[in-house]
Amino acid sequence: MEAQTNSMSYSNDMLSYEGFRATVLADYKTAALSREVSLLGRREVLTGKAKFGIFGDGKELAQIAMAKFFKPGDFRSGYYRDQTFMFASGLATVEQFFAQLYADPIEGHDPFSGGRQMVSHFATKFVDDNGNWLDLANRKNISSDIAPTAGQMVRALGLAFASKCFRNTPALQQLDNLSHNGSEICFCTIGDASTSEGHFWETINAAGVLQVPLAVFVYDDGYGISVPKAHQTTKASISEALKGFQKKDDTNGINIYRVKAWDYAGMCEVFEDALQKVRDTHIPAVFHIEEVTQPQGHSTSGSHERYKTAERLEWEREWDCLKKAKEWITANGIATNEELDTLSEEVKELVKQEKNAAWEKYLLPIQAQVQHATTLVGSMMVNDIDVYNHLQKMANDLKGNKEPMRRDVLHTLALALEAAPTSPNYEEVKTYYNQLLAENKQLYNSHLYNEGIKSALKVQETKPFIPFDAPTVNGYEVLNKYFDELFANNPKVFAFGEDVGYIGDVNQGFSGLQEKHGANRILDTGIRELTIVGQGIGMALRGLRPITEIQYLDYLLYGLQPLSDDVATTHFRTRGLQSCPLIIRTRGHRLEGIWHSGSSMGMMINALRGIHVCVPRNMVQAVGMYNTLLLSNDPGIVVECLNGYRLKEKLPTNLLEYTVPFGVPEIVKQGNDITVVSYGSTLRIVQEAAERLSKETIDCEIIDVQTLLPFDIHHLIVASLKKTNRIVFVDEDVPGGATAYMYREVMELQGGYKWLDVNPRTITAKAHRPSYGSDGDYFSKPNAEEIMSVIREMMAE
Ligand SMILES: Cc1ncc(C[n+]2csc(CCOP(=O)(O)OP(=O)(O)O)c2C)c(N)n1
Repeated sequence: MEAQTNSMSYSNDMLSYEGFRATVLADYKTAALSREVSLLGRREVLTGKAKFGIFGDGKELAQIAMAKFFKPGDFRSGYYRDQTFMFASGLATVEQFFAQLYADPIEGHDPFSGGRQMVSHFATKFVDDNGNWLDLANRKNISSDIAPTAGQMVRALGLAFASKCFRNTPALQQLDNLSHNGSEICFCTIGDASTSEGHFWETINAAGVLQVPLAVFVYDDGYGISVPKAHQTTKASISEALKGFQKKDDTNGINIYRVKAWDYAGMCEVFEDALQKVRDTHIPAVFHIEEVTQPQGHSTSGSHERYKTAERLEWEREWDCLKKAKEWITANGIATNEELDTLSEEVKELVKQEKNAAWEKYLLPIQAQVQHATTLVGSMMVNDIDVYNHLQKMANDLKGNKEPMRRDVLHTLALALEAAPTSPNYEEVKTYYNQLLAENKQLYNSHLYNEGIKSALKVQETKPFIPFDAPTVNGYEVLNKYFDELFANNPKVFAFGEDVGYIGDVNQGFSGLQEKHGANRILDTGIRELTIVGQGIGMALRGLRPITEIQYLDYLLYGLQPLSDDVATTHFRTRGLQSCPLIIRTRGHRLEGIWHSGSSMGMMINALRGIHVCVPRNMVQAVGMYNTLLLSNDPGIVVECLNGYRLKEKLPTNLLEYTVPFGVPEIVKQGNDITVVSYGSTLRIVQEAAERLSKETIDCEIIDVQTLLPFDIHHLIVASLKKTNRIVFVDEDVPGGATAYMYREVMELQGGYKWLDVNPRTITAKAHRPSYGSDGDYFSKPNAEEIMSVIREMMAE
């Protein structure tokens, strides 16, 4: 490794030799500290104080070099190897790192996830406690890490794309808390093996097309756990495989760089120039960081001796970046071996102290619980000596537990309550037990959605105003008029997706609006649902309000992974540090054939807890749902009725103001004989069936649930059931899909079973997808005759 002192121009301090020397030694110290964290972290897992460890050893120098050019306003979308980057950027302390390793749930201890994520899954705060976006343009920002490999890629695209939106939208220039003219880079890190995922390729292609300030760093340590890159990557080299994406003077594309993980000076030099270019020009870059080692192997789950050859292990020892840094520093006379060893000793001590501090802080509140619980249990009065001895043993066992957990305290209290139900102290113990249960609920089960004023459930209802002489228009025209007003009114709103821009979406909701509001705000995208979702995620995290279109509900599957793994968990996994108010607009339910009539609502409500799932029966309701979502910080998906765009609706006059309350069903027809619960397109079939049944004097009450997540929060359905004593759930999902979910909500959570006179029923589509054509629809999805026949049976029962 050659001395490249001329490459050190990134800091004014570096201009003097003393400044240069101080920087090099500070960097070495950070690298050594981070390495010590990895070594001690692994030991904590192996000795049983933590469950699982995954660390960044071998990647220290690269991350120190990267962190030098990570500026306030920038974002990182990375993965679990980046502890050194976090330390070097001043965004994590060693104590916080260990707090996360111990899964410490107490506020502030693990400031990345509140003890909810495995170690090395970082985040910084994006929103304040009232849900307002912080001055992200002046902070270094870490979007919350997720474990699914390459999952960070699609979000990274959106974080970078947001810079483009800020730069190209004059009305956003005043939001200088969120951006300084779009000069923010998204740093994205990924392991070499994870580039095998489609997420990587779709992101790189989209970035090359969109020209966004995305900097992707691929750490190439040659393996994905045990599988070598020969089995992962064409030509066993990601930079070779990417060559066709290389930007040329007259094309779009990306710039590709190759650096070595042990070459501190070389990396600093390349990163400095290349990242400035990304910032200025928005041309994306990929940095292939080669010759990375992994001294401790992949994670605490196994040892790399199982799959690396003796030669490889020897090579890794020789090319360890810390060893090479030391050689370079001494060879260039910057410091002696002894000086560096002293530094290493200092950081060893420091890491030990911070680790111990984290452990003590983690243990302290549990010890207080142990103390209180053992006192309570030990002093429970009972007549039976055996029971008494049993209680004393329980208390002593808990007291003797050196590494007690919250569950151990509850377990002991529960056992004591079971053993001594007649003790006079029973109620006191029970009260403490319940108090701890409530505390732990807050620690472990909260924040799935926003809980403060930015919760969608807190949005006040405003009814649509439809004067008697309101014009009757096609459903799509309701949306078109609404979106026109919305885009004129709110500069943070963007809409994009396949065919959304130039033609204004396949059903004309945005027809004519790109021309009016600009191609920077209403955009076409490639056919790439996964990164369409990612594009929206990144924008939403940065305080914009994307309406992200998935052309047909059937194709949501392509974008489901980031919705489920990332969006649905953002608020929960950061314990409210970050919100992702992404709006997915899509259209579904019955139309034609196997792939244009999907209504996979059961799949969605199971995969998307953490996202509101809205199923409007018409476009007027859909508009109210968009308004509710835009007033909140919660993410939501709105499934418009694919067969509803040309149905006639009355146009409200207060399009931008009215809201639909979430979790509040609407009784669309009053009746006394049977409650029929449905939503979306099927509702119209139900209405037809009810109309015809009324001639047989069967009086149906029809309820539109409006939102599946949340579901009937005020229990209006059971109130209807109390009146009718019969209930049927109808939709066009598979048997046991969303109808089973609604059934459980009403029977179990609302206690509906108490009010039944006859067996409750569900009517659904068939298990297979519909054949093409109207007959395919009729014989596959619920039809009016089928609904009538089930209701007649129920009335006769
Ligand atoms: C979608 C998904 N598949 C599998 C895994 C299990 N897994 C975790 S890390 C890993 C290997 C990743 O290797 P690489 O991308 O090279 O990163 P490294 O860990 O070597 O830094 C695998 C297969 C996962 N987390 N997510």
